[in-house]
Amino acid sequence: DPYSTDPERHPVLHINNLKPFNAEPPPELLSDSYITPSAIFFKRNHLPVPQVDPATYRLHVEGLPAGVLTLSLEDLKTKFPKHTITATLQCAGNRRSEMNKVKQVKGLNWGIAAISNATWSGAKLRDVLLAAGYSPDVAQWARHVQFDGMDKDVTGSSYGASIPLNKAVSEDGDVLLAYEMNGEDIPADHGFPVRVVVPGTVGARNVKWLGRIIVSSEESSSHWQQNDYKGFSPGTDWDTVDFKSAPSIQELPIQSAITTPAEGAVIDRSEEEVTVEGYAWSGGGREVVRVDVSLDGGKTWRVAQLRTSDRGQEPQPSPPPGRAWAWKLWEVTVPIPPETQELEIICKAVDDSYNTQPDTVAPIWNLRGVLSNAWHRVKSGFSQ
Ligand code: MTE
Ligand code: MO
Repeated sequence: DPYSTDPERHPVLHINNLKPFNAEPPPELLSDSYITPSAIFFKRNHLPVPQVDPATYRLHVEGLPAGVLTLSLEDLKTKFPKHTITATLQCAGNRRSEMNKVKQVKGLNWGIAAISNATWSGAKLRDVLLAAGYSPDVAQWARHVQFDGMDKDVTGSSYGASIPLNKAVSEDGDVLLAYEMNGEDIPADHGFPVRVVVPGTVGARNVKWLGRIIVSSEESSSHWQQNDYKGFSPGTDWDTVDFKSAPSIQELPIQSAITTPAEGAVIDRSEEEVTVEGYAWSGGGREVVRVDVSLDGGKTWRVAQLRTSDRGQEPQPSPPPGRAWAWKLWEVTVPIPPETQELEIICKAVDDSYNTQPDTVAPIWNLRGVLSNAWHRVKSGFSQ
């Protein structure tokens, strides 16, 4: 069993698939801490977790005119300045289960918690590419930076993905070759000893157990870059889909969801008020500027309070424009409307480009169930 050496996992995780391991935390735990503890951070593995010895680990940087640069873990830690960012990772399939309710899609049946927020520390990819001989001339022929993981399938091919070269080399891109998550060595499930963190970009490009970086005129040839993680029309089915016709997902659209109350939760009417909590995040470094919450199915709306730290803590300094990599948690306390039998709670977020979420799932339904970001709706009743 190639999975016999997989690490132990926290028992609260909701498991979507055991081998390979895919799991998400209970939603109410997500909004309990601004920084998601690594043990409950969602886990999305396509393959067995590779056992990497940090002493013999080598990272190869290829494709530049100067030849191959090979770095040990020690080199990464000592030869380059260490940077720390707070960044949210979200799987393209987060909230896929809501698409399944419209019409069956293919993929893991994620709830609303295939998203988590952590601090990441490491060397900037930009600095490493410069050390490997990158110069602006390279941008005349190169367009992409490919990443190969060290996790392999039975045929020996590894997980791979790529991002645009300009994201990789931009001073404001903040792409890290991270060796720490939440102030500790990156846990085995999250890419020990090194993963690339591409803030603002879909989880799939944040390659774990990073073995090779290749500067190239082409995107990664991997299955996951070419024939997966792409969006299509609701009218496209498996007979007509042409994966070459759609761009690979990079930046993600605006997203928000309600973490509490849970669907079907029973509220005590004598409470008179209900507190609704959730998360909101947008891709590409766009900052969430507002979250609207309705208790009556969208007839009336309130603006939620946003926060960028744990309750009672100092807020984080606001990020420079275009570099809002981390989510915001939000909450609103609302009097329970009298004579209401049921609450239909809805949230929707707005980012600083005034992007907002679509109100229903059907118009954004797609056969792989990716990019699921319709208004999140939760129904809840009363105990009397
Ligand atoms: N990197 C490797 N090497 N292998 C993988 O299976 N899964 C990708 C990405 N990087 C994956 C990978 C996907 S689809 C996602 S959503 C994120 O890792 C999940 O990261 P996490 O497990 O740290 O939450
Ligand atoms: Mo993913």
